[in-house]
Amino acid sequence: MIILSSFSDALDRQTATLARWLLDSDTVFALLLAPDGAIRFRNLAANRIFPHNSAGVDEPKIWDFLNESDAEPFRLRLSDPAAQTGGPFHLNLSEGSKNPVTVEVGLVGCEGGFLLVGAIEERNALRLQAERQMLTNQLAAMARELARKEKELEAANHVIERIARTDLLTGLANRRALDEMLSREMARANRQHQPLTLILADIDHFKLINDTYGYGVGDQVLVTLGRVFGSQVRPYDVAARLDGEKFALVFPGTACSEGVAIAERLRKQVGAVHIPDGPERISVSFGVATLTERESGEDFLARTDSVLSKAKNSGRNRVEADGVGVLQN
Ligand code: GH3
Ligand code: MG
Repeated sequence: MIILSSFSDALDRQTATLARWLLDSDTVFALLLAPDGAIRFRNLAANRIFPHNSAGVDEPKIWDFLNESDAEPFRLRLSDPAAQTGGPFHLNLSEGSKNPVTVEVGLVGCEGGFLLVGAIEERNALRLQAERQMLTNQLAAMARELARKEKELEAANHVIERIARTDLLTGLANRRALDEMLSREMARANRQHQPLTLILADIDHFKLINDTYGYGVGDQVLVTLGRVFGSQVRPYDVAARLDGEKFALVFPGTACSEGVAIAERLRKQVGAVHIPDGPERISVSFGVATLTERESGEDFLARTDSVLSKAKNSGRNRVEADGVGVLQN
């Protein structure tokens, strides 16, 4: 018995505490409704959701705040003793309300009327969540698009890089690519004490070819010889077109005698080239040199060029090597 009464006391105290909390709640609304639906009392949250004057009457009725479709069923609910209490169920507030939302409510019969307690469904929160999700998806799509563009840009940069290092007429490396490769290979050759051989090739009497057959045929000669020189290099060698009708071929790990053999092979291949509507015979002069210790790239090129001049001065269509003259004709 003592236990029961202290339980009932505790319950009373708890109910009083709950009632006080409900009175001041800003999140859970509570309304005291008369049987005819008139709002007799509002707590703090209800004041916000069912404001005094929004219905334009002194004592608005609860259905003044409801969607038309909800008003009549709710009126019936209040008048039907069997359905008077219960919940939770949903009510949709009318469009004019400050918060056009759905509320989840419970209805309790009490002395002289009803207590309607509820909370706003977090539709805004759901909407925000949906918007956040949409934004996240958009950001993810943008990130994917950015990654795709970056890849495209990277590919375009590679193309630009390649073009910047390519002689556009022959497709061989250009002077810039040659300089870069030569300084890299010279450093490696010095480090590893490996030979590095350079061949310079210059078309004989090219001006005459241009003058006689036209610039177009001259170009065709350059393209064809570019193909011949390009076909003779391994992946780690380089064939480049320098200015005009001069070509350079770099052979890492290759001794001077091997370079001479390569140049000789090239000389013969050029001799067999036939250009439609072009000269009967094309010839090229070659200068071959192997890198000496502590030689700069510029000096190496200049020395090889002077070997090439020797080949020119000695009658053309021949291979000259640094220190070793190899007479051809
Ligand atoms: P050598 O035997 O002494 O090398 O004489 P060459 O006539 O070959 O040399 P020269 O330096 O007198 O003439 C080179 C010519 O190459 C002159 C120039 O008009 C021509 N040339 C330079 N670049 C190009 C090009 O891209 N296309 C064509 N068709 N001709 C070019
Ligand atoms: Mg020439």
